[in-house]
Amino acid sequence: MGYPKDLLSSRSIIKQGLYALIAPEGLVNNSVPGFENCYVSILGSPRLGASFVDYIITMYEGGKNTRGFGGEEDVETFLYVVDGKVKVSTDEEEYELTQGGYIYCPPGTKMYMENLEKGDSKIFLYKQTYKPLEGVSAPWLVTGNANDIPEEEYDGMKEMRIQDLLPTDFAFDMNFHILTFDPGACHPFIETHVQEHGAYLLSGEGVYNLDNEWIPVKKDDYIFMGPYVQQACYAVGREKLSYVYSKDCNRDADLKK
Ligand code: UGY
Ligand code: MN
Repeated sequence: MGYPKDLLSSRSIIKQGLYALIAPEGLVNNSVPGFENCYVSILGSPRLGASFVDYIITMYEGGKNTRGFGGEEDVETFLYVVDGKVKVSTDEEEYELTQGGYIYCPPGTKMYMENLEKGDSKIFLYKQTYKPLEGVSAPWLVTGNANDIPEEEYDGMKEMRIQDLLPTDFAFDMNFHILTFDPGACHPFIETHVQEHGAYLLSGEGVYNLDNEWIPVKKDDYIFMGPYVQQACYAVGREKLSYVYSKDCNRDADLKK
């Protein structure tokens, strides 16, 4: 890098607790215990106002985490392979995940990772405190590949489609989805809802409405959407716009806090 060739500028926008756009150019490496030979950037976190933590991690050749991620009795984790090939293991099983592959580890299950690619792999990682529900069984380990999940029309629109990566079962207190928009497509309306999102843009370009500001976004951007913030987008350009995102679900709102 070195001395800049132009005036310093940034597309990132940070509105604590409300929303954030984090562009990849400004990301720095965070030294997180367990990650070796990896470039780890923490995205959404409680310091930003999110109730979860999101990470974007480039695993270099030989990159790994043998110390383990998650595994605490009340912490659930999720990993999505943006690019490359990664071995994810628990104390019981091993899984080989390629682009689009994902794994959800329930509370109490630690995940270990290893880059299998001759080169870089890129993963989007998440952790959150699990909210149990009385009378409902605990969630279970789920793994799959988004490329094998059929896209469903969103609100009857064939130009905007959704995939659910986790089961729609009350055992789960959140889900991961992928939304895909053909160029020119948009949300049916500007949403305002209590749930939070952490979204990583997988492809394309768009103009995203956050708190009623229209903001250009593109592949590799990260968006945090806090509770109630207005949100919707138009896909622009020539490629499909798609993003993977988390959404809390299946639980009532807390009175406290
Ligand atoms: O599921 C959602 O709430 C989703 N439609 N939100 C979003 O794309 N910002
Ligand atoms: Mn939403």
